Amino acid sequence: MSFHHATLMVTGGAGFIGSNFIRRILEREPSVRIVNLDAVTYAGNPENLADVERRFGACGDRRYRFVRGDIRDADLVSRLLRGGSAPAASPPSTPPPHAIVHFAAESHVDRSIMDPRAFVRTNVEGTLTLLEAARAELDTHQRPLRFLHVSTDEVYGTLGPHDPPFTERTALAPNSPYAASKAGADLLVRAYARTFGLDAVIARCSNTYGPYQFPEKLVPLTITRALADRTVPVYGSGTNIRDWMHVDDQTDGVWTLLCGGDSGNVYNLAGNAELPNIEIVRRILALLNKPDSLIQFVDDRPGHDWRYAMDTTKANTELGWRPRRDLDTGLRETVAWYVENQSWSERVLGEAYRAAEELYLRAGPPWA
Ligand code: NAD
Ligand code: TDX
Repeated sequence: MSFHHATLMVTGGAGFIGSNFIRRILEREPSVRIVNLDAVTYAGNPENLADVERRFGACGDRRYRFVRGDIRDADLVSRLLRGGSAPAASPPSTPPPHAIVHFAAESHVDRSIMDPRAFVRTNVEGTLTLLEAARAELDTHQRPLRFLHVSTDEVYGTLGPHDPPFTERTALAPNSPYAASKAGADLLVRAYARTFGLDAVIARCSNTYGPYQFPEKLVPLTITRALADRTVPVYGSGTNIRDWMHVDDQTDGVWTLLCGGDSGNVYNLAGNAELPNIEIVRRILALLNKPDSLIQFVDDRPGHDWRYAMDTTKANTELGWRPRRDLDTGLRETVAWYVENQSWSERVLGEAYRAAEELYLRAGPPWA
């Protein structure tokens, strides 16, 4: 399937992975147009795409359009799928999208422990609204519309030290409200493919890191706090293991699945780089020439999954995708980006520090 001349509706494009995806695809694919639907929650920042707006927006080659709105707004979503713009009366301003690339989500596990409802609202109801709008397009206009759903390894639950990595056939066993809401969305996508013949593909991705990640996730939180000589909270003993994938590998994987993924299928995308949390924190501190004494062990996250690892054979053998950025290079580049872009960090840090303090540091973690 070719999407080299397509219009894409990207959801959540003002967030970390979505903004990287939009920039990379518009730079690489000169005939692709993108409509970015994003509610701009605390995690969304249109400034992440200021350069994209200049080059590809209304004053550039007009291949990029930002629409501020909620994925649960069924009227807005339907209008955008028909090529319309935000106000109902406006004439269509882009061709009707050929695909929805769905990144929008509440994405932070710790926040899901504090407020699970917000996660069900966006991740489950929001995905359902998009699926319904896609189904209506299919029924009414009989036009092909691909749905690329971005999901997570967390839907599979947790692994022990000697377990083999999750495959696409591993049963779902989510442990956090975040993971449960993503699993719910995955199952709805699957059901719409089976029941209504929607052309849908699911990408299950491992922990992603890189530029423009909101500093509440482990990697950017560690970098930004260490740069300010503040303590870095490590949950429990820091022995929990995650698989780390650079955002460029993730977005290339999503594009590969969009173009070549088998309809109705799930594909795992991972960095094949497992590391205990304490080790990634130490590597970041070393890259910044900061002392390990900044590490502050805090109470563990409730239900904290011990280990994630995914088998990516399917994406590799069927579609030729594999992660290309090794963790040392990716981390070095990411640390350098945060050092060079402290003005970006400072603008979002007000919120980030407030969130981090609220979550972990002022009175201890909320679960303590
Ligand atoms: P993020 O939190 O940085 O960005 C999410 C974006 O979605 C924000 O711009 C936000 O404004 C927008 N959004 C939230 N609710 C919305 C709503 N109701 N309507 C419209 N927009 C809304 O997230 P991210 O890290 O970029 O993750 C993107 C996707 O990838 C998510 O679906 C997440 O579950 C998945 N994922 C992330 C990782 C990771 O390590 N970051 C790993 C695996 C999977
Ligand atoms: O301050 C911290 N200290 C700490 O020890 C934070 C924020 C995290 N941690 C631990 C918890 C995890 O074991 O580090 C690990 C990584 O934590 P997060 O960055 O919060 O990511 P995680 O919970 O693993 O989930 C991430 O990967 C899967 C993303 O946030 C999800 O959106 C994605 O689906």
